[in-house]
Amino acid sequence: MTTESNKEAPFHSGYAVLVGRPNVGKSTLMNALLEEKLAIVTPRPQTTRQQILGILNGENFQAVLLDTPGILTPKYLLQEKMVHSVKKAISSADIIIMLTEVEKKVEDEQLVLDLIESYSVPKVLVINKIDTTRKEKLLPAIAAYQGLDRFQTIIPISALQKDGIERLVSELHDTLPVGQPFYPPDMLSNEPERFFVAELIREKIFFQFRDEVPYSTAVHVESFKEESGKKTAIEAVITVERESQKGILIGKGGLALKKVGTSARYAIELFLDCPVYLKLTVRVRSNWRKNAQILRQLGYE
Ligand SMILES: Nc1nc2c(ncn2[C@@H]2O[C@H](COP(=O)(O)OP(=O)(O)OP(=O)(O)O)[C@@H](O)[C@H]2O)c(=O)[nH]1
Ligand SMILES: [Mg+2]
Repeated sequence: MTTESNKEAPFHSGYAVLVGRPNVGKSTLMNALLEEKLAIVTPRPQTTRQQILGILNGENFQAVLLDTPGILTPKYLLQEKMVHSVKKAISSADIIIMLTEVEKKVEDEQLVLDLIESYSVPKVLVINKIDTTRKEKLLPAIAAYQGLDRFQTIIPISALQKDGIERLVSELHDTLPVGQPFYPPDMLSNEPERFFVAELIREKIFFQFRDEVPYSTAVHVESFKEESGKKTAIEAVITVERESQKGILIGKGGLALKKVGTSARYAIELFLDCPVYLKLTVRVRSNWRKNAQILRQLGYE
């Protein structure tokens, strides 16, 4: 009986765009929805720099999820490109999922609210990190957003503990328009493997280095060779802005870079599900974050 009715139920599909301030948990939520680690996650803001597409297939629906960089007031060209990529993602949205944290006030979210205001698609507010606070704090937060009257629903979740995810999935199913899937059901993303490899290296750099170093770093995979019976050989270049940063990344006797290489290799092997040989090189390109041509070469369109 159930199978019968599901067969007759119309298929829903569309683009669901995750937006919010840096560090609110967009990438964590994306991974929780997909039940896969696709987007990198670190404790520091501005981890994600580009739109990341992930395909969520459910019964009678397909949601094409777009994780985006945190919305901020840009101070240099890379950040301008980050904000531009958020706007581009939103322009293809069938539904906007705005994330906030339970501890954040509505005033802290003005930049995000302003950015999404002019889009007439349905909007869902997700209040994340509810595991970090007492239940009593949640009700005033929900009431404040209900007062704005901009969201079709408000869903409290913990992306980290995967709490509240089902409610969001069913909201996606119900809201996405009736239509055919955009991608085959076994596809997880449309980004090439080398993109995710570069991201995993960047993630390890975020974890290993402090202050400005991760923000001054870009990673680009220069060569990716798969040969049957052999380890997949990957060569990646880590670009930094100054000689001093190169020194920090390489470390005494090359130890720091070796540590990045080892932890990145484990993560890449897990992602690709095969043994990997990873070669890392560090290159200085001064002020790359402000240089349109270098940004393009590094993959930041
Ligand atoms: N306690 C708790 N921490 C969370 C939750 N969701 C995410 N985090 C943490 O918040 C930090 C930022 O998470 P991300 O998923 O990278 O956040 P983001 O919004 O993608 O950040 P940007 O890419 O920088 O914009 C990480 O340390 C996560 O582990 C949650 O539900 N509870
Ligand atoms: Mg992110």
